Amino acid sequence: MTQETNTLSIDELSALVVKIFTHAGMSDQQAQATAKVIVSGERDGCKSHGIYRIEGCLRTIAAGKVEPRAEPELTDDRSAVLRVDAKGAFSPAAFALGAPVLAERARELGVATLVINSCTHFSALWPEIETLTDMGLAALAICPSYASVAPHGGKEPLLGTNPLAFGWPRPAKHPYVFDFATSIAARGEIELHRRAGTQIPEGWAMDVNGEPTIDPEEALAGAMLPFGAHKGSAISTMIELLSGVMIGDMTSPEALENLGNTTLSPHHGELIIAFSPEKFSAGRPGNPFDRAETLFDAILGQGARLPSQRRFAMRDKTMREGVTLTSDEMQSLQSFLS
Ligand code: NDP
Ligand code: PYC
Repeated sequence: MTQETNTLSIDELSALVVKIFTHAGMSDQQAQATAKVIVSGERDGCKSHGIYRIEGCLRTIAAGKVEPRAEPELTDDRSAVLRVDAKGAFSPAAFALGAPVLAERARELGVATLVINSCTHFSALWPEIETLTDMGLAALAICPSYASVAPHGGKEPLLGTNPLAFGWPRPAKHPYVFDFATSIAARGEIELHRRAGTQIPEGWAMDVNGEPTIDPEEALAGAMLPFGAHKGSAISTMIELLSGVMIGDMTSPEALENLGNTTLSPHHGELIIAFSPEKFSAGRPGNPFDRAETLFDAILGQGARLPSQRRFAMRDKTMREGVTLTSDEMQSLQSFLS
């Protein structure tokens, strides 16, 4: 049976999500920043990190596992390592505080890093990457999650779904951006299959006995698989080392132990690196932005598409036409205000 749908403009959806978060006790700073990444996900057709995440955020607030009113604090010793203490709040407000200083430092030094410590993290990373590419910088962002992925050759959850995102600025065009989990699929995708009552594809996960499964419930209780076998497993381990161990924050197994279950958003850190292409290429032949376009043209010339092309096309559509939600989704949003 087809459900009735409702169409909301991006501004209407943003106002509703901010209202929900404020109603749940978040400060205006936290509500605005957190709503922005969720609405961006819905706007760009990234359902696994769109409005479906609101319920998890509210559960995390109700469980006392996130600080809804904390004010992030920036520490800057004028080096290439900037640090924002999120003080237990969701990550977006901490990133918003650090991003302009990160950009300024990367332009000055060629490369600069932003360490976010003590944040609660549920979001996609491409909104942060786009903030930096919009400022003319190349950027890379990584973070752990909570133990849910078996290392290649293992059967127990240990690594997180550990996202890796990268962006390259393209003058007068949408940037080149990719952003993916280092598990074969994001955990949010499996959760969406569970809610829809559909099976997951073969090769995504194992059940608690280490046997392959296509049942989302069994997959969520068991272990997910890294993408690209040993290669994804090693990249995911690197993410644990750089954005967990190196920055003095929790790794995915530690985050799960701290959280106590897999139904809430985990507490850990994040590492963002910004690069100035002009600084790195200074004195070398060719303009880096022109040379990048030659590469993108060659990719497109083979009939391949660039990552984020689908997302930008969806954004163009929803910015014009609004976001269409099912009546179940609308009812669920309204229920958060009662
Ligand atoms: P997807 O597999 O959906 O997409 C990964 C990337 O690949 C996107 O940039 C996508 O672009 C691109 N892509 C997809 N198909 C093609 C294609 N045929 N050709 C070229 N590029 C393509 O991502 P995941 O499900 O792995 O991750 C989804 C989100 O989950 C990410 O945003 C990630 O940050 C988030 N996440 C967050 C975690 C956290 O702890 N905070 C943990 C894990 C994931 P396009 O969008 O245009 O299709
Ligand atoms: O979808 O894997 C995921 C995820 C984990 C934390 C936030 N998103």
